[in-house]
Amino acid sequence: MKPIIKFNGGRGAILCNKCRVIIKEDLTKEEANGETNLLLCDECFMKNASRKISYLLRHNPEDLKMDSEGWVWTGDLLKKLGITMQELTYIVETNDKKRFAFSADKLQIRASQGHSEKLGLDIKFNEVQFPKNYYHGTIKVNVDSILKKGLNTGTRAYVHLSKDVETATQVGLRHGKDVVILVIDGNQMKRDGFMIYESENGVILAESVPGEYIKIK
Ligand code: HQG
Repeated sequence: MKPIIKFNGGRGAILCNKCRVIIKEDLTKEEANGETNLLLCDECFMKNASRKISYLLRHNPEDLKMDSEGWVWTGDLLKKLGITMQELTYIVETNDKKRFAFSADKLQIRASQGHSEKLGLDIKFNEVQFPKNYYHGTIKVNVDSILKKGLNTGTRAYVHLSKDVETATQVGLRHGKDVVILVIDGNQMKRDGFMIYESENGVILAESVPGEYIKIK
């Protein structure tokens, strides 16, 4: 990525590479050309970093030292991302879905859910004691297969379910416009011996959901 510089009447402005908002303006040509590191506005910088953190902590593509509960040394992550502790703390605290959690001493950090199965982690999620109906947002093209074969984990360690229709709708919309909401009978699953967990950030997790517990809403 290179800085985007726009000149107007001899004065330069630097625009965000993603959203094109002005990051800095009223610069001389020399000043503008000297700003080689100004690529993203604060908001896009934070969003970008947050996406990278999700990727690193959920799938560990860069082989960060990770324990069996998914914890990574905060210092290792900072080094990998080239951001400060202050920036990381801001990202963790303001994340819309509380996707990341620090250990109490903040020396370690992990993703709250969404990990790859291939990492073989053993995170002790809280078991839901009184499960109810849960929701899963998907797109129309998947529905027949889901009703037949059940919800599978794909490359993730768990099937992800939502506690409310609104959240499930947002999850479904990530895949396409024709969202279908499925209702999962968590109570019956529990009675039949299936384990249902809840991550710290309120996502419902199951190892699998057979088709017999799923209905179209
Ligand atoms: C579908 C986001 C055909 C399933 C969200 C989904 C969530 C099947 C897709 C979290 C199937 C997998 C997870 C079957 C499942 N036949 N299709 N038998 N079984 N599917 O992205 O649940 O923003 O891996 O319906 O908020 O959409 O990243 O799972 O459409 O909590 O924090 O296969 O990701 O969180 O897609 O989303 P995904 P998901 P973040």
